[in-house]
Amino acid sequence: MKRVLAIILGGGKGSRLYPLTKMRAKPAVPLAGKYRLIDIPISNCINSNIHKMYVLTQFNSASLNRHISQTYNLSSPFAQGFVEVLAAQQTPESPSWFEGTADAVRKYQWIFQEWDVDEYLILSGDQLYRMDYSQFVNHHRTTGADLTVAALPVDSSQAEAFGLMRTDGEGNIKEFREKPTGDSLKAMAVDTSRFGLTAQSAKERPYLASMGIYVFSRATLFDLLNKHPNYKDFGKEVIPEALNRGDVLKSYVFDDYWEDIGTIGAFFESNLALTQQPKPPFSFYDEKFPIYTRARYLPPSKLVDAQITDSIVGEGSILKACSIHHCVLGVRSRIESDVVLQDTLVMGSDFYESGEERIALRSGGGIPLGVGQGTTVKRAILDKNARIGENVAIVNKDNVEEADRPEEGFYIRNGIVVVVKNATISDGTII
Ligand code: ADQ
Repeated sequence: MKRVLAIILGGGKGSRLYPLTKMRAKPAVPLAGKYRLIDIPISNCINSNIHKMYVLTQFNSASLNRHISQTYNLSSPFAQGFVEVLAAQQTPESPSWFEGTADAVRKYQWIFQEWDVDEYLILSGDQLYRMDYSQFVNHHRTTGADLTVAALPVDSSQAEAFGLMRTDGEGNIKEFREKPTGDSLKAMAVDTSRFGLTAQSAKERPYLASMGIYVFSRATLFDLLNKHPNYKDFGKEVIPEALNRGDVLKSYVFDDYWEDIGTIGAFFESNLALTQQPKPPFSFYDEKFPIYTRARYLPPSKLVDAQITDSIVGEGSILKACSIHHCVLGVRSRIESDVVLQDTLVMGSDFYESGEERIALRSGGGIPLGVGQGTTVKRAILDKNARIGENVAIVNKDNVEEADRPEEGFYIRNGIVVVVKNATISDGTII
């Protein structure tokens, strides 16, 4: 795997995770109480012995750089490993942002070409799954492919959201269509029992969806990008053209948990699904294939008189006499008495406030970090360092699907109230 370079696509201009991306680059969005989105592909790479990684983002954020530089030191003298962030920048030759996935890779190809590697592994930064990429790359090598696309068997209701491939029984891609609908979707059905699914599963999931994860042989990648300087996107343009011109395209079927968590709705549900009993769809409890993140020296959490069911609580939290059901609480969460939290994602805080600071804040008319006494929150995301006052109700009382209230510190996406990072919600507010 020393001859593989990973390129992680960290998000376009209009991030579907807004407002979580209001003050940070998408790869830095917190996940599962203590991780960040970028930890998933980076951990998968490390566990697959791939140690050279670039992360492409639309803009650099302090939290992303801090997280990566403090977490991933892969530069032992013989491994030559690194994780580096490359942000879109204006240069005289390229005066624009990244205009799509292929465009992002093209704009930094001069850096990628400097490495003497055979394959480029292109990954997305907003997916939750565990994959041994070395098996994926070996499949690419042994089948003699120019380009291999990771493929997930899906049913017809899911299929519309993806690039789909029609393959023969050996996994050779014969046709690739980006998000087809109607009859052109139906025409993409394949016999997925050829790829290890039982007859019943194959009937239910007859489509092979692109996971947006690719292995490109070196020459193929740069040749395609440079012969077609106007192609902006892998799924829409580059892959269909590779097929068209006769390159060898293979699928690599992956039939395990995999979730695109690039929208507020999917992100919210995937986080809460981690609390599922007895077996969550994705588990962070896997010592053979761990997910890494920044080591923080936080004390264990203190539960004073809390009633907690089906929830995850991050380190360094203090929970008073509150009631918490089906929630994920991030590091340094602070929940006061008589608080009810349900189906809620609390990202926690970047710092502590001492008891004295909290009293001083209150007496000056301010609101301390965390969730104040007597507050109820249901189906919401409270981003980092939120200050929620006393006797607040965040319950989406008018059942709104979408709303933008930046001046009041929140947005509503897919019916989920998202309180933005560092926001203050005054005592008695009802949302
Ligand atoms: P989409 O998810 O719709 O489909 P896209 O929005 O291009 O594709 O995002 C792919 C990944 O690249 C995401 O992680 C995104 O954040 C990142 N990205 C997008 N634009 C970027 C840019 N300009 N700079 C840096 N990163 C950027 C794709 C494929 C489908 C496939 C699905 C699987 O096109 O064929 O089925 O992924 O989720």
